[in-house]
Amino acid sequence: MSKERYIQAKQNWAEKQKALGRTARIDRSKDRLPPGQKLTTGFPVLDLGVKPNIPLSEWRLTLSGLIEKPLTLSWDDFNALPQVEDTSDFHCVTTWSKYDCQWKGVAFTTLYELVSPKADAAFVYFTGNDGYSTNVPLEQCLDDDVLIATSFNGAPLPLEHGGPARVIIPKLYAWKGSKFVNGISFLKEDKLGFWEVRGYSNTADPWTEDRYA
Ligand SMILES: Nc1nc2c(c(=O)[nH]1)N[C@H]1C(S)=C(S)[C@@H](COP(=O)(O)O)O[C@H]1N2
Ligand SMILES: [Mo]
Repeated sequence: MSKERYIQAKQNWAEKQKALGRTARIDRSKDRLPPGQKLTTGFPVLDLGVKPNIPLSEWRLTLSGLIEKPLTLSWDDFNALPQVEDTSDFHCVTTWSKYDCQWKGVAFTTLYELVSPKADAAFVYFTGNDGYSTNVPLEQCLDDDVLIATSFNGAPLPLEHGGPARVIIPKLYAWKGSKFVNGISFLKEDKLGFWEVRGYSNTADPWTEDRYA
């Protein structure tokens, strides 16, 4: 993970914020539906049959692995961090897509700054309170639209959609974003998550229909 890549990500963020309300919306509307996807106006729920209802007083997010400052955040700690909003499209590998999801929460880059990953950290392994896990290259987590969302369309994120907090990585199929997130671990080697060990693609790019490995 190079310093340059991190700085570039922050710069992209600034440029995107500047462009919001000007051209960003229009740019995104071109060729918006990835191949093989159907647009839905509802919001289907996909989970492992478990919706872990953790009281906010007991909620924790633990950041661990190859970082200078290992950290466990309480709900209050987490919500005291700078908040960002981002509107993005959501693509599920089971072929539905949902446009214009309004997420609000903490940017991944904010957590990155807080824990100072070591130079050899190259992969991120996310876990959820339902026993879920998924893995993403660190570099892809630094894009300006990656966040840990606690709000959806102006209201607290409902439990069925991963509340109180879930990971959103719009450019990948949605299984790469853990609902009910409780752990973020920084690793040197890649480690496959729940669906990745069960035949789903490790790279999960909706634009190339990169669904199954
Ligand atoms: N913790 C957890 N995160 C998860 C899942 C899950 O079962 N558990 N399912 C994934 C899949 S396959 C998709 S498509 C999205 C679904 O999010 P939704 O239920 O809000 O539509 O969450 C992803 N994150
Ligand atoms: Mo999915």
